[in-house]
Amino acid sequence: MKIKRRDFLKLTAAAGATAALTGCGTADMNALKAAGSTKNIGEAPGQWLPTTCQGCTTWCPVEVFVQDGRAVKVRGNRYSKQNDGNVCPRGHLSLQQLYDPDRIKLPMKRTNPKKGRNEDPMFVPISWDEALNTIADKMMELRTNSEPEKFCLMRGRYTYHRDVIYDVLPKVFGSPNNISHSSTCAEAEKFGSYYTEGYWDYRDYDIDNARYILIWGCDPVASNRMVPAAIKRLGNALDRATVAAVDPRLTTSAAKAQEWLPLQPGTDGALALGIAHVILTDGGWDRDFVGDFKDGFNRFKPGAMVDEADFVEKETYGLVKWWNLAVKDMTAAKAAEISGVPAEQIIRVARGLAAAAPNVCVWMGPGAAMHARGGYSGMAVHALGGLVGGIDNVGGSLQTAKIPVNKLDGDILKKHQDELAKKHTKKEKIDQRGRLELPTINKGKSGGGVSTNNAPNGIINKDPYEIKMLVGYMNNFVFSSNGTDRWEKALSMVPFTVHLTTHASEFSMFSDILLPCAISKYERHGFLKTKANRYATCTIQQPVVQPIWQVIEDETEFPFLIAEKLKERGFSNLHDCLVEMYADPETGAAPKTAQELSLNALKYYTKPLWDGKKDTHGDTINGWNEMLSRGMWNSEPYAYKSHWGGKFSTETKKFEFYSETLKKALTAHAERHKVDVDTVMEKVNYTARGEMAFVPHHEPPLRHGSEAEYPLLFIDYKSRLNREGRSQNAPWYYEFKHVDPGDVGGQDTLRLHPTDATQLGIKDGDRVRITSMGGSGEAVARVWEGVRPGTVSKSYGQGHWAYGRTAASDFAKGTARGINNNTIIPWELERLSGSNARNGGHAAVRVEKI
Ligand SMILES: Nc1nc2c(c(=O)[nH]1)N[C@H]1C(S)=C(S)[C@@H](COP(=O)(O)OP(=O)(O)OC[C@H]3O[C@@H](n4cnc5c(=O)[nH]c(N)nc54)[C@H](O)[C@@H]3O)O[C@H]1N2
Ligand SMILES: Nc1nc2c(c(=O)[nH]1)N[C@H]1C(S)=C(S)[C@@H](COP(=O)(O)OP(=O)(O)OC[C@H]3O[C@@H](n4cnc5c(=O)[nH]c(N)nc54)[C@H](O)[C@@H]3O)O[C@H]1N2
Ligand code: SF4
Ligand SMILES: [Mo]
Repeated sequence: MKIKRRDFLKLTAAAGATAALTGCGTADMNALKAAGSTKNIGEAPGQWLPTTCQGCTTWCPVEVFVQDGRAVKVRGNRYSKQNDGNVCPRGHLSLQQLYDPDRIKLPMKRTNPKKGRNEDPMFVPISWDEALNTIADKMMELRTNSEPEKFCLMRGRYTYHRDVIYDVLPKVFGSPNNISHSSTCAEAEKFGSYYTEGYWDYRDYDIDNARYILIWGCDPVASNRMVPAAIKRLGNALDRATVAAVDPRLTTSAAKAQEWLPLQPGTDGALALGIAHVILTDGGWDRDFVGDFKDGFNRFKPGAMVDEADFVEKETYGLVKWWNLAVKDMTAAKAAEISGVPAEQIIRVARGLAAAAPNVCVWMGPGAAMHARGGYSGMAVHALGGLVGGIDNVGGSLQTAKIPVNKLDGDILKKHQDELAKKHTKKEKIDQRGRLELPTINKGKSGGGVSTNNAPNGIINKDPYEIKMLVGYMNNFVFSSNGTDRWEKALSMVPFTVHLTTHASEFSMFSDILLPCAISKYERHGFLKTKANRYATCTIQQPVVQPIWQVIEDETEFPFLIAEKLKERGFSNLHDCLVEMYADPETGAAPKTAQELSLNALKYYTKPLWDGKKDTHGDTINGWNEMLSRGMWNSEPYAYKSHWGGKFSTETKKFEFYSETLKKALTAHAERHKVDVDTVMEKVNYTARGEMAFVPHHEPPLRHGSEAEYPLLFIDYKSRLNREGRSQNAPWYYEFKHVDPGDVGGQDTLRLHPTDATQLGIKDGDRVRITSMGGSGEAVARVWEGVRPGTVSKSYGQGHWAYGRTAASDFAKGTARGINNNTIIPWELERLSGSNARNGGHAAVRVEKI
């Protein structure tokens, strides 16, 4: 039975129903019926069961109300100090993902050997045995030919059970290629906080105690990483604090804020420096954090060099160097000229920040940094927090309290690596990280990060070698990374691809085997580490309903099942490693089944939180059963100023305005390639030379397309309803889309400013064509004042040409519903961090009425 794309959804439903583990066996695609419930919603008594939502990286501890075996409602976990028992609108939307009739219900294999966007894969259902045997045979072939590096694992969204599939599996097998999605996400943002504060992570924000909240390149009540907390707290904050938002579009937060600074995309560095200039020339910096001139006399005068010897710093390093190199000439007037934000507003905001010091949150999001040249603007924005003392301080940006969970046991892993694995895991990775033109300097190490969107280049050019086998889980890079055509080409070239997925997504359409997976939040085990409101939390995922379909847990069960098959074929190392590493931490018994391994892994990692052996500096949890029934652990509140007093993880142990940490990293990278730092700067497409490379500064934004041909700049953002790229087959996504400012339901809309619309002869509601150097597509024009003139904005999420009947306009034909922003945004990287550049306006477009 070959299934054409035309019949895919219908027939997988039929096949799935007969193959269902539980369920009533109907073939009518009614997943709710298939859940086996006999009563209507509300008729049966129910109970609240704890798990974790992963609709976004807030990773909320939640409880699901389950009646008669059916999940019907979601709320925040009652114990949680992170989301205070609340969820955002998307917490509920996930029910439509769980009961989506278009889920993959049983293993399938491709029968059309040709791969391409327009090739119908002609999937046929197969047994689990056939699927796993085929995969194991392909893996054994690579080992027999002594080329295990040609195996590549790609990870998208994950839980911390990722160790099993992402570390143990490839490393024991012998491949260096575990490619995560992190650099499609926000590595350039982490770059900003790392090369100033020494913190390679997202920050927590102390909303309750802030007197000024400067939101920069994100929209905390709609997205970012502490959404329910922001929804609950920002209203009160507005009574107490000034809220300002720096974003080319009127975000949900900007609409509530006292100030909206609609800057020209990609000019964040200049704007941040302009604000710094005012703070410094006014004498408005925070003395406790930054220090002062020896005689108290302010020598920061526009354009004037300052003698370093005159200033004594406290918790910071390099203020005067920074001033002399990058700030002294960036007056408010100059910053206004570059950024398009009026000088009066720059001055007003800078004075407001200084007046509120040190209780200032500079809330930096990807919009400040995920630009082609955004590494330094991320540093510049974060440096503002430093100037006003809002770092690691009351009402400011915070690091995290410790979450004392167990780590992967590296010794056990190494013990099970044979010679082939040891040798081949040292080979260069397929994303080419660490090459001269791609420093990817995560935490100071050349090639220490990932460059997800460079992997297709490695695959296409077979450089450093060919990838013969690809396993992707919970990822959809052909949709989620800009320059989608490059991924289409790369994936068409890989001879054998496996996708561990819940839906027939775009990535699935290039795959040879689809393995149906348990859906995050409802059907699987895992754990997450999060933080908000000064509390760090560890929250677990566990099945709250019986899976309807033949699913496995991607991160744990898949490696175990494959390990068994490899063992049958004479390679037992993976199996031996897994059963040793994930023995039951209480009884020491080795896992005998994939399910046992999954549970043991959860038990192993979280054990220090519930075994009572050590003070966790947080909630007391009495034993494993209580961990499962509570579902989460909260830390004590984060101690302010934990890193003051010379405890920042930078080279100087201080908050660096002149980054010795970056200087060391860039120098080491340059030396590795036997060049100087200026050459590195040139290769990575930055304009800074000399010492400028070590301080936050302004870089002219990069632009793909001439102003004549592509006069407007394209602004991408996340919808309030995006559960990353996974919620677009839910009908509610379209029904409620009007919750995004300026948007309407049911359409893929492009927002244009009235001045631009008039000039282009476009009226509200017209169909328009958007064209960039990367691609082209259609949308509905909405004429709206909430975008900066000269820019157009469209939310990311729509444009699926696969995924299901709701997400795609015609799943059978592979026609998209709307247009994927990643087709419009041309392929581009921020090379210092290896990131995908999706913000900063490098995507120039023209818009025409159709
Ligand atoms: N609703 C929702 N929330 C989410 C997610 C989701 O899918 N949906 N996903 C989660 C994930 S994975 C992540 S990584 C986080 C982070 O995700 P967000 O914090 O939402 O970041 P982005 O989606 O990148 O949004 C970038 C913002 O920058 C603005 N912008 C674009 N160009 C520029 C520029 O040049 N300068 C400035 N200053 N701003 C610019 C855009 O208008 C937009 O508001 O959100 C998490 N939260
Ligand atoms: N233009 C634009 N592009 C973006 C963004 C943006 O704001 N704008 N955001 C970026 C960010 S911050 C991120 S983090 C990335 C995320 O990008 P990815 O890591 O690629 O994740 P998703 O796009 O959410 O796709 C996950 C895929 O996993 C499968 N899947 C869905 N649910 C499950 C599940 O529960 N289990 C398993 N095993 N599989 C599942 C489906 O095939 C789905 O397509 O996208 C990035 N791409
Ligand atoms: S989608 Fe994000 S903010 Fe909303 S409930 Fe889920 S994890 Fe929390
Ligand atoms: Mo992300």
